[in-house]
Amino acid sequence: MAHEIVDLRSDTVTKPSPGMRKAIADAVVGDDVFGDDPTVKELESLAASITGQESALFVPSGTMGNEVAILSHTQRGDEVIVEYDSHIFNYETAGPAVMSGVQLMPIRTQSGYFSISDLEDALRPDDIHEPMTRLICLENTHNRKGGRVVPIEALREIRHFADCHGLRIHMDGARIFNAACASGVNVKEYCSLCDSTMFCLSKGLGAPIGSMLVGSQDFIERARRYRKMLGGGMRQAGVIAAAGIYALRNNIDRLEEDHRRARVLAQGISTIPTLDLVPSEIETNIVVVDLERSGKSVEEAILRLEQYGVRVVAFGKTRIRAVTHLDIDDEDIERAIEAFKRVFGD
Ligand code: TLP
Repeated sequence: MAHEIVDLRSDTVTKPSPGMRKAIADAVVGDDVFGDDPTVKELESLAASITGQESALFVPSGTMGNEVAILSHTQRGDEVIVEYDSHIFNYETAGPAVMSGVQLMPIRTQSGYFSISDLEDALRPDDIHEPMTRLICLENTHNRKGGRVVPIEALREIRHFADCHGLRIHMDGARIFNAACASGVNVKEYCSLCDSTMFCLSKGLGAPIGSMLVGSQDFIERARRYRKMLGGGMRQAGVIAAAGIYALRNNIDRLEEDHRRARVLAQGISTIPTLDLVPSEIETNIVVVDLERSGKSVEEAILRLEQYGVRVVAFGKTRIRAVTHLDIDDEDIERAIEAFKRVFGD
């Protein structure tokens, strides 16, 4: 059944399904700061086992997961290599500077991930004047690069570089299951090449709240303390952990549907001569459209599409983003394509 509003602003907008709501209602809970919530424990052990990691920590948001990871890997004055368009550099309100006291070294890339020569250029020499490079952060899939996947071979090379220079790797895998689905690489393999990985339950997997941080037992013990420091110690969190368990059990295998619908949407948009898809090839569930040649501003485009019941977000000065997710069906995609044609067609 088509929805009244086709909400393509983000895969964060999904609402819990009836099955997920039942799991929430039935959750057995306890005070998780005392270690008493069996549902949170179950979610943490499920997340660790799906990702092949020793341990996992339930955090309220992806942002907190990334920030706790940076706190756990670094000391004040360290330097962290990040991609210029990454979420950590752009959308976490300078959290690494404020909370971890680290300096970010942003590197511009075309692909969203680093080549070894990018890393060689960024790596600091052992010099008393300079900060110490400590951590490399990767984003997989890469949001601002239009949902691009980091190829496993590239990650292997980055791991080798990190090992040679005593660096750690944190992966912002907010959409790591989308990456695994698109590439056919098991999520365990991605995580095995990183010292920590954050992934979101509240994006394509459809939970209302929550993200997971996974890594070694030692790392997660440190992270648990930092989560508390940031105010992320939650009490009867089993009610939201139950949604996370439901999401991991039911909503991973269906991600290909979102990717297929994103391709259909992109195909429809590509027939409009004045619009450009960036990148032109859709790998996962994110479609970014450059409006520059259309002569329409981002604000006007958002307003006009909204008049046809289609919501998208601004994504830079000349771009908008549409994201498919489990509350979007085939009819919604047809409606969205029609709306784009009406707004941007001759
Ligand atoms: N991304 C949101 C916005 O904040 C941009 C979205 O709509 O895509 N890493 C990545 C790669 C993300 O895309 C996001 C959220 C996060 C981290 C943060 O997750 P939350 O919103 O749970 O703090």
